Amino acid sequence: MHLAYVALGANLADPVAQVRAAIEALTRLPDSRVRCVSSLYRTAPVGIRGQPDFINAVAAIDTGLTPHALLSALFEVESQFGRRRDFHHAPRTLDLDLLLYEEQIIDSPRLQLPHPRMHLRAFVVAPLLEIDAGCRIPGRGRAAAWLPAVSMQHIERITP
Ligand code: PH2
Ligand code: MG
Ligand code: MG
Repeated sequence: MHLAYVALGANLADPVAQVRAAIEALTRLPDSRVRCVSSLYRTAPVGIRGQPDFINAVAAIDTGLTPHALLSALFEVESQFGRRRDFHHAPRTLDLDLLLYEEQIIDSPRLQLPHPRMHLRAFVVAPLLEIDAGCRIPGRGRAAAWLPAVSMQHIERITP
């Protein structure tokens, strides 16, 4: 089994319910087991304007799938949730981004690992640190070292 981290995000159609249902869907991924999931966070949109706030979370998954097979399985879940790719950064019912897969570095057109912008996003770094305080991002050092760089991005943990 290999340890992978997946970011969940939604900002349409009851995003809290979408993210909760997506966590359920991740438990049904083939040859995989959800190890743990962060709290849900309400987050202001980053890099886009005029969209509703997002709900974000990060899950740690033990998987026997390869990185590309895991990515395909995540796309499959997104489409089950009615994800449409109308335009880049279109509002979405569900976005599942593969952040990390062990220490692997991959730079292919379809998949970049680590996720190239993860360290610049509070909505990824904070939930990631909640479930793995010592997490390291290959090529970028400790995830915790990026917190100051993203401290102006508004995020709020949703208490259960
Ligand atoms: N996803 C993006 C772009 N901006 N902002 C927040 N707060 N949360 C997201 O999940 C998000 C974003 C592209 O996928
Ligand atoms: Mg994304
Ligand atoms: Mg995505």
